[in-house]
Amino acid sequence: MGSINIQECFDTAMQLVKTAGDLVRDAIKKKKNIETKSSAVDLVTESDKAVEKIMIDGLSNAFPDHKFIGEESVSAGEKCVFTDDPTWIIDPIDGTMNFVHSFPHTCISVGLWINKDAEVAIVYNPVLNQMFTALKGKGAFLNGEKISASGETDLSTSLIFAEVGSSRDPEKMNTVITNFTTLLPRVHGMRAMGSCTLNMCYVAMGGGDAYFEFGIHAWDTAAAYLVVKEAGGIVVDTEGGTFDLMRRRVLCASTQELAEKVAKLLKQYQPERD
Ligand code: LIP
Repeated sequence: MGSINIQECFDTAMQLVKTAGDLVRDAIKKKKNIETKSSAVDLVTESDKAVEKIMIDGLSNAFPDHKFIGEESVSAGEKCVFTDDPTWIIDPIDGTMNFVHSFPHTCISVGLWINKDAEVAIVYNPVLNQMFTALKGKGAFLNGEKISASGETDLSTSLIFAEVGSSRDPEKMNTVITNFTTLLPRVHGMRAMGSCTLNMCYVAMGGGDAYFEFGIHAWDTAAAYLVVKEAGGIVVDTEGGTFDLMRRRVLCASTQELAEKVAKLLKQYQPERD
């Protein structure tokens, strides 16, 4: 594999994301063809599949030796193989449930990881025209303007994002409810807006102070991980240790101090790894 031009990777992915964004912006207003995946509330539409095809066809044309992990390809039976090779990790529509209901909080998420480290991130909500971008070491941006995490350290004045997720496994649901019950009396407010990727990007832009979820996948966090880090935020495991992209648990926060305070209070849950 030759040397990698990161700017060329970013520019190529950006063009494709804009094309895919046009498709999503148009499709969200229309009737969707919906199928279910791991549960009756884990949904996929023809638009998820179409966006993933645009991204993988375009990127593999430009970078034939790069690897891919795509939500819908994995759901269709492909193995989720994460190596040191340049790997594009794609969630064609994060917040599919929102998309299905025309709730305009949904995005395309594309991350490039090389040697198991995040290098390029593009997260695009075409409905609200929010384009989050990051390159390793170069900061995080929303529509071209630099963004920063809030710097909040105090739990009692924090706005926390959490999600209910798409599993109806009783142990998982109990974990979700327990964590809401524990945190709610201790914080300013809690929100569950239905997109892991956008929750993380909102922490990155200082629109909230922390977010945690159990049961997300690598494609939900791969791009937003870099956006949060480049915005000066923290991404860790829900217990507070090193974040593991394949472990399906995430806690991100504006500061290390706040991350530790949240981690200490969370009831833990371990889904099957990606
Ligand atoms: C969604 C996540 C969300 C989670 C949902 C689902 P999808 O991703 O962003 O945080 O609660 O269950 O996993 O399936 O819309 O790409």
